[in-house]
Amino acid sequence: MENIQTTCSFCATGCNLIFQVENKEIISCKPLETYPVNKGLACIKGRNLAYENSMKYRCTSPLLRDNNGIMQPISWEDAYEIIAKKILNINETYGRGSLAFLSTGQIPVEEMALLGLVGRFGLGMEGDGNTRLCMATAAVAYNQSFGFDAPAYSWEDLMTTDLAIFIGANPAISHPVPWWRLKKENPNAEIIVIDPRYTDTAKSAHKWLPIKPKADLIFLYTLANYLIAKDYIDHDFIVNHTDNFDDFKKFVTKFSLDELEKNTSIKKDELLSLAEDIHNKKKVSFWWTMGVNQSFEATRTAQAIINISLMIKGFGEHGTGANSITGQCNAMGSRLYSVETCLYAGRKFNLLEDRKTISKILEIDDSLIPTRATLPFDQIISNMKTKKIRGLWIVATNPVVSFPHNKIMENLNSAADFIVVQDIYYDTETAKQAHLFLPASTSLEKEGTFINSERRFSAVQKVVDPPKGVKTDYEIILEIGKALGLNDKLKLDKWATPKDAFNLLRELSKGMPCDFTGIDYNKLKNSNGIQWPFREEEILIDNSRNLFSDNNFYTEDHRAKFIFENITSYPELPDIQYPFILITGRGGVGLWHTLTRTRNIPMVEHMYPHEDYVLISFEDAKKLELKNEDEVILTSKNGSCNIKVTINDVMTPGQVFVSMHYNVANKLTDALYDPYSKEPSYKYATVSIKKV
Ligand SMILES: Nc1nc2c(c(=O)[nH]1)N[C@H]1C(S)=C(S)[C@@H](COP(=O)(O)OP(=O)(O)OC[C@H]3O[C@@H](n4cnc5c(=O)[nH]c(N)nc54)[C@H](O)[C@@H]3O)O[C@H]1N2
Ligand SMILES: Nc1nc2c(c(=O)[nH]1)N[C@H]1C(S)=C(S)[C@@H](COP(=O)(O)OP(=O)(O)OC[C@H]3O[C@@H](n4cnc5c(=O)[nH]c(N)nc54)[C@H](O)[C@@H]3O)O[C@H]1N2
Ligand code: SF4
Ligand SMILES: [Mo]
Repeated sequence: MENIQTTCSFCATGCNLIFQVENKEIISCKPLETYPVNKGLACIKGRNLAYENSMKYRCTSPLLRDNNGIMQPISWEDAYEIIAKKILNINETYGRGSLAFLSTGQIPVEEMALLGLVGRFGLGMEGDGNTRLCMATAAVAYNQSFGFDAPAYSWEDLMTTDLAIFIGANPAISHPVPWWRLKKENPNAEIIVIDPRYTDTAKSAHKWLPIKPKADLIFLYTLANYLIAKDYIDHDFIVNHTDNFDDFKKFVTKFSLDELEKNTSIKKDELLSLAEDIHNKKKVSFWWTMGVNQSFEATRTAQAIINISLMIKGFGEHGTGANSITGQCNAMGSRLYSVETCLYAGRKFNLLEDRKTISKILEIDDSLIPTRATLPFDQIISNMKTKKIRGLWIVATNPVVSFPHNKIMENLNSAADFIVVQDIYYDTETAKQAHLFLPASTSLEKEGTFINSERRFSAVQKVVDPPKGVKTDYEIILEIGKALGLNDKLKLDKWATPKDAFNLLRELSKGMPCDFTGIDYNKLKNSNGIQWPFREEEILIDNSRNLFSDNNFYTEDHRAKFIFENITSYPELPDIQYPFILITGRGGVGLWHTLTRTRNIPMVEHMYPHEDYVLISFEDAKKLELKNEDEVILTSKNGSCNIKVTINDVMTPGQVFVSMHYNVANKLTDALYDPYSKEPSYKYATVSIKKV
């Protein structure tokens, strides 16, 4: 019997699990008691991670679509040859910009980095990830405000804070382990939830502020105005470590308390009481997730949170901060190492010096390194539709379900000359659009590293071998690189194993805010994980470290910036035709995204509905004469669907909710994006409801 420690590959909490393995089979899985992140806890997904390995929807060789449209098994050698031929052909015929990849926050750092190398450096591909649908807003907000995409906090801050304010976050479902730890380890902390819905998180908080959807920016500016007026601010910190406060102060004066309730549904008294709480509690922390990130004015909303945290006492101290919670297990890795929106380790495409550092360390020609970030996800898709992009390589994401207004993804394969889909399962909605499918191993069948929400590197260790005929993403990407003839050009010999990739990235991180030159790949295994930065020669004293305790930001003048802008008007308001606001998001602890990875878990099968449902308030149900299980047609300007009704106290009248899991929500959502982050505004559309 062997005990193998690895990192959970669902959410970005980064729990570590111990798998017992006998005769190459997993016997049991339990959360690691000593790991600082989860301390013996794990949710239903982590505990049941092994079901992901089930062979029910997996195949053991690549599949190629034949002339009749049927997927037929082929050998890996043939698959690589076909990919090389097709891709090189598209590249030669249509030139730079005719190829793209779509990637993920759910594979190890080393695999992402290799995909970036082969795709962006080797072939000049565009290449974006599902992190765009998720963390792009936080990344842009931090970059602009702090000078680097640097979430400063540790999970420990939740355990030491006196006041935790969750904005557009439902950790009771989405990040259950930190949520449980907060409740257990920090019972005296006051918890306030700002969410239009009365979520499980809101229900067990001390206060719920039922904000009107997308009214956060007005609310936060009004709150800032009031805090400044009451002088509940830290003048020394503002003067010594920030820029632009005076302009901000002037700007927010126009957000008066008189207009608050009309604009946000939050009563004046509630804001006053929140302001007093913020002033009276010693350590105040803000935590935000997709209710903020996925909006048409998301970046400025995230920065409105950052502004308040910079203004009040305690910035940089434990238990405080403006903390964006990450979604996928390795979204943080994708943000820094996928060569999509920045070069390796957050280096900049447009800086010659950064490009030179990379070409020198990787021993490749400067000219291979792109001088700009990728086109964003939505533009890659629209370039497919207009045939500017002819070939698409999709790795570990299922955009046919998860992309907004997903009608645009229908018949993707007839739009493109060649689509390769690389997934664990051959039957995802996206894999069904592939010309060629490549079967990849699960996180339990490979090695590498993840970076969690609090910047912690942790080891992914191989628990069992992949089934014969299935390959790791690392192997697949490397072999494709070789088949494309990129071996010499990219010095692929230097990238032979995930460990080699890690060591190259480590060197590339030197001197950057995310410097991890002090982390050893082998020593990371079976460890407590290590947060970046961790530099060569540094000694690890504390398992949890925060950024900015020295008030030293990554901007040129080392100061944080107050960034703000006028409010954007709603793209559409409820009217006679579409009287309800549609919100979308997570539906349960056991449900993961497009369900490919959680459908095999027996407990999940028993616990959750097998088809989608729309949540409606009691009041609206009464008005529309609906009862539970009634079927309705939901229609937005983008599409419509038949769906069953669930009536409960979660929803505020005038608002309905459809989860993102069952391929219904994105038939209705709009193709609308934040102007800075290009993250989709998944959480706002207007719809009508008709009883069938
Ligand atoms: N069980 C489970 N856990 C997950 C995932 C999963 O699929 N299943 N996915 C992971 C990933 S990738 C991510 S990104 C995270 C997402 O984690 P969360 O962001 O917590 O999840 P969501 O349900 O998308 O959105 C959170 C809340 O935002 C609220 N909201 C909507 N509009 C607004 C608004 O205008 N203002 C405010 N203040 N709130 C609003 C919604 O009502 C919802 O309750 O979860 C991670 N964890
Ligand atoms: N309406 C609406 N839509 C949303 C959201 C919302 O709140 N509302 N949230 C958005 C957010 S935050 C996110 S993160 C996205 C998620 O959207 P997706 O990334 O499209 O969702 P997943 O189901 O996680 O897809 C991951 C795919 O990768 C496969 N996979 C998993 N691990 C591996 C691996 O190691 N290797 C390979 N090759 N494949 C693997 C899985 O089987 C699955 O098919 O959805 C977004 N879409
Ligand atoms: S909280 Fe997140 S990381 Fe922890 S076990 Fe659950 S899904 Fe895995
Ligand atoms: Mo996400």
